[in-house]
Amino acid sequence: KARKPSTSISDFQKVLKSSKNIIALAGAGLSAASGIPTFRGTGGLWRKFDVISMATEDAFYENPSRLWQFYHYRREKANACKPNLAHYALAEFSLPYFRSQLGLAKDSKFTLITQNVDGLSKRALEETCTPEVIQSISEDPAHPPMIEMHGRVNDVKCSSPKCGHIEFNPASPICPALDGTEAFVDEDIEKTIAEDDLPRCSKCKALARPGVVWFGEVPYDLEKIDDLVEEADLCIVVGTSSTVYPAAGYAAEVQAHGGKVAVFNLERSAGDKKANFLFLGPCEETLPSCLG
Ligand code: BJW
Ligand code: ZN
Repeated sequence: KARKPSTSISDFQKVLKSSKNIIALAGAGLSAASGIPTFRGTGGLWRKFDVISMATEDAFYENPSRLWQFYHYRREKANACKPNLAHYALAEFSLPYFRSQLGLAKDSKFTLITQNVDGLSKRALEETCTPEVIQSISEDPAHPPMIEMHGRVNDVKCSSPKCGHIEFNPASPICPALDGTEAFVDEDIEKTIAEDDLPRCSKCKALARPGVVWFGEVPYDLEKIDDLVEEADLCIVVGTSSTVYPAAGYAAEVQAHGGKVAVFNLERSAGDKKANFLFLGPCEETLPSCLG
C-alpha cells in the first residue's frame, strides 16, 4: 500500500546526497513568483480567451493575428520579468562544485527539464556563473544543464513544413504591427493584423509562428529526456500541475525503476500522493531551503 509522502527536509537531503542522476521537471509554478501567469486556475485567461485553447496549431491558423498578439504579450512579459529564488536555486544546483559542496558525488549529474518557454531558467544560470562554466557543464550532450522541452517564446519558427527554419529572436516588438497590442489585456479590443504584417520567416518569407510546442506537437529532445528519465534516481517536480503529457508521466517512470520523487508545489497536484517527498508551499521558498 502506498505510504504518505514524507515532508522531512533532512530525509530529503539524505536522498539528495546519495543520488547520482538527478532530474528536475519544472512547470509554470516555477516562474509564478517572477510574475508570469500559470496556465490553469486563476490567471488562465488572456483577454477573454482560455490560454489552453490557444495552444494549438488550429488556433494559430484560424486567427494568426490573435495568436501573435497573445505571444507578443507573453514575450514582452517574459522579457520584462526576472528570475526568482527558485530559478537561482536550480541554477546553482546545476554547478558540479556546488553539488559536491553539498555532499553529492563528484560525478553526480543534474538536468533541469522545463516545460516553461519564458527563458528565465537560462537567464538565472547565465547570472549565476560565467560563460566558460556554462560551456563546461554543457559539454556532455547526454547531460545538459537544461532542456526547454516546450520550446521558447523568443524563438520564431517558419510555418512552412518544407522550410521549418527556427531562430532566436527576442526583438521587442518582433514586428511593427504588434507594437503596443500587449497593452490590450482585459478589454475586448482586437486589432486585426494582415498576415503580411505578421512575423515572416527570414529564409523563405512564409508566415512565421512562435517556436513553442502546441498540443498535438512533439516536444523537443524527447530521446535525450527518455534516457535521463530512465537513469534518474531522483526526480524533483517543481510547480507543475502534472496534467500535460509526456512530462506528466516522468515521475511515475522514475519510481517504476526504483528512483525517488519529490514534489514542490503550492497546492496538491496530480499524482503527488505517490511522491516520496511532498513540499507544499511556494517553490521560491521551499526549493532554496531544500537544495541549499
Ligand atoms: C506553484 C507556485 C509556486 C503556482 N510555487 N508551485 C490523453 C492522455 C495522454 C496524453 C494526451 C491525451 N490527450 C492528448 C494527449 C497529449 C497532450 C496532453 O497531454 N494532453 C492533456 C491535456 C491530456 N500532449 C501533447 O499534445 C504533447 N505532445 C505529445 O503528446 O506529442 C506526442 C508524443 C509524445 C511523446 C512521444 C511521442 C509522441 C505536447 C504538449 C504541449 C503543451 N503545450 C503548452 C503550451 C506551450 C506554449 C505556450 O506556453 O504557449 O505547454 S500547454 C501548457 O501546459 C504549457 C505548459 O508547459 C504545460 C504544462 O502546464 P504546467 O507548467 O504544469 O502549468 P499549470 O498552470 O498547469 O500548473 C502550474 C502549477 O504550478 C500548479 O500546480 C500550481 O499549483 C503550481 N504553482 N504557483 C510552486 N509559487
Ligand atoms: Zn521558412
